[in-house]
Amino acid sequence: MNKTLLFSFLFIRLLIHGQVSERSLSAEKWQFKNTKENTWLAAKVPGTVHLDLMTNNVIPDPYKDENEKKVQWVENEDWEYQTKFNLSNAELQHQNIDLIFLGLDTFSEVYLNGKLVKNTDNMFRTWTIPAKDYLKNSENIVQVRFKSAITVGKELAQKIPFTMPESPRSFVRKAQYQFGWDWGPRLVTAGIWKDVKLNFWDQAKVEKIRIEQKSMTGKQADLQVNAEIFAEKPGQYSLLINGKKQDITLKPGSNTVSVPYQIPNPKRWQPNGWGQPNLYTITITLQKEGKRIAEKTERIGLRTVELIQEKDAQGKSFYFKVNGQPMYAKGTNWIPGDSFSPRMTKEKYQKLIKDCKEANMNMIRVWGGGIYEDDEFYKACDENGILVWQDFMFAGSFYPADDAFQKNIELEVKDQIARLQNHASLALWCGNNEIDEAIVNWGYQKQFKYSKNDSLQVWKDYKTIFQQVIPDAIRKYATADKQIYWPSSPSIGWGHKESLTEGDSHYWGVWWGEQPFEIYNEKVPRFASEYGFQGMPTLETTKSMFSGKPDLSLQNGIIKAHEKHSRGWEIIDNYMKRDYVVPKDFVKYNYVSQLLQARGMQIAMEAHRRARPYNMGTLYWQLNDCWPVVSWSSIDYLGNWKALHYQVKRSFENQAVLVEKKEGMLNFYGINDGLSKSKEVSLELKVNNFKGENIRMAVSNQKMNLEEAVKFDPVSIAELVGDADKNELFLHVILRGKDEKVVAESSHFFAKPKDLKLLKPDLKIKKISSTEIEISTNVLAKNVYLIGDTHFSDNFFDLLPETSRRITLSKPLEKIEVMSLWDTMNQ
Ligand code: BMA
Repeated sequence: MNKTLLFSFLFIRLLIHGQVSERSLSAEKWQFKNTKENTWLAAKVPGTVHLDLMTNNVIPDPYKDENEKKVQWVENEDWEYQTKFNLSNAELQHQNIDLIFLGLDTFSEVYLNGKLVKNTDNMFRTWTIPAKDYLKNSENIVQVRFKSAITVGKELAQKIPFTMPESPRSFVRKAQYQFGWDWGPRLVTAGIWKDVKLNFWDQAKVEKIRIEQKSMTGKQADLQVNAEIFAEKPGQYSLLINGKKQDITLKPGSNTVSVPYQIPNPKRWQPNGWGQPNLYTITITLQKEGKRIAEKTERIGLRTVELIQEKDAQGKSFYFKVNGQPMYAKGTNWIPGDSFSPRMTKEKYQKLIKDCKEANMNMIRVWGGGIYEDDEFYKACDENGILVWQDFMFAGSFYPADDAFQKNIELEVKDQIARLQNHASLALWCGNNEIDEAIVNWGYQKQFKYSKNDSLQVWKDYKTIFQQVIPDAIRKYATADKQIYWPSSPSIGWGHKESLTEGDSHYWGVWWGEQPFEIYNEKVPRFASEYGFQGMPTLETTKSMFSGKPDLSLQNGIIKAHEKHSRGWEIIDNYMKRDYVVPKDFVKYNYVSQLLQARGMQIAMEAHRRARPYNMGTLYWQLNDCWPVVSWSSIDYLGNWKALHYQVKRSFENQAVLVEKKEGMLNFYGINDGLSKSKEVSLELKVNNFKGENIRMAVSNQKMNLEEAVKFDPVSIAELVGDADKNELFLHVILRGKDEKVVAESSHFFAKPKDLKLLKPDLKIKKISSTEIEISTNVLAKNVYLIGDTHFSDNFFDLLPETSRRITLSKPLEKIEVMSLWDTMNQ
């Protein structure tokens, strides 16, 4: 059989079977232009207008220099995209052809062969357009005209009698961070930001699959597979789940078919730190007369998640039970990985989530000012045992609630639930980021001179959306096991004492309130869903801010422009003075700014963990960046770990020994977040000087079972230090198991870093292989910093006197530079 013959044979079989087939239109040649102009330029789909303008050299790269300002005009223009494609006779013979846009940003008119077929107004929805009647057997043209979101937003804002904060941002269902944030540039873009495709189908199509876990024992998991099927031709069909067949009858139009399905000897999906995140593939096939019509595949995990809120003496608990066990949540907050999210790659998603796993996290919050993330994000979370706290995309403003807006939101929630709910990682839906807090605490009503009625309207609208429209949609569209809903993060603003006794909290007394880091020891909430401090990005990323030769100086305007918090530099400087000798040299300043950030976060993370079970979660602000910037992130835009990420890894170890300084005493805590508890441990304390000489040694006779959080007898600092100078000492704290093995260890310093009388370490690097080194020191080397364009398996660590450590490199380096805190104190 020759190739053409084979092809036609296959094609005819396909037609006879009437199977749904799909054709991507993203791969076609696309063009775009400003609607005011006549010249078409090459475009990329999925993409955004800014990226296309950059590729065509119309605008400079806004991440470089101070170019952000130069590209602001783009948001006020209207843009048009088009492509031409041919359809074959065979394709046209299908009874139905859907044109599907997985994402249009945002206000657009879609034309097919010159006919208006759709108006869109929400970046977060999927648009399915029945297209058969408009298509022809030859060249077809699809055009999408985007109106400026700013122009449309301003028109919408007119309908409200008062001014909304940051208007017109909240009127447009579009990623809110595009309007500029305290870590992000203003880049209000437009475009076909997700794939476009044609679906050909005949008798019926499977629209959605929702899989519910009904119950599970060690022997069997009972699932219910719910398939939403649209039938053009009613009658007898069969549905196969992993090959297991069930006959069904479909009526014309929409059908929901529910079929039970069992998995014998199920293996649970466990969060990171508790075991394997086991996944199962479920393939759902629709057949008519024994022939396959449509097929969908889902990857699921067998697990239960509950949010436990029970009244107790101090307030109300707030924690997650996973597979029936209380889970201490350790993690961070996620923002979009790029201001132009279509250029995020699968590899970047995978890497960032692996970095979370590596840093001992088990939860990540998708923050409400960004986007509902790409499928790859959730896939990576499923595979790495990271639970997702999913905000809906509303953040830090007031939102309208007219009928059209309500309907729009309901459909957005419906689309996103359908896309996300089967993921094992999906733990909780949260209505918004900091809107309750904004209404109560941020004083916008006064700033914009609201009348009493205006203020009442704001509350009314808030309640409509977050206490009615969204939770109603969740009940309607999500299966019973995926309905945990929390209206706003945080539930209570950080100025109110109840924010520490119930619900989740964003404690911003550090940074925004400029309180010292040590306040974290007092302000311990039930569940910390945000707290943070800024640090500079790595040197490599800082250099990437320049289109030309980098001028690494704190006075440089380009570097200054890559800090979006109005008082950012000043706040960093003030905190740095409190704890460190402030370096004049740029490289050292960059290094110390990272140490400062890591130090602040360490204090917070450890205060939270010591308070287990009062506190049951700690998610710092924020994991990542969307461009090269000075920010709260622990990983910078180019994917490099800042000092903070290494610290997170240390502070989030499942088994840890943590020290608390209180009223002249040191308290010692053994923490165990793992599943296996009662391991007998004892505590060993060594007071050493920086040369490594032992001044005092103490082994507590207390033997403890390493339960969730156990407290050892306190020891007075005066007793430990004696008449020695505390600035010359550190305490090496070791938890030992029965077998004498070290279960956990840490170092405690009696003074702030700036007061330590460090000695100059003789740091030696020995090459073990092209990707492994061994670093050794004679005296204590504080915060050893390995510099080079590679990923070091550990960095910014304290190297104890007369010890060495092996470090692996992600790629070989010719030369590795090294410094330690001593170098910043003796400049
Ligand atoms: C939190 C977040 C963000 C913000 C961050 C730092 O409140 O929700 O809105 O970027 O603070 O200011």
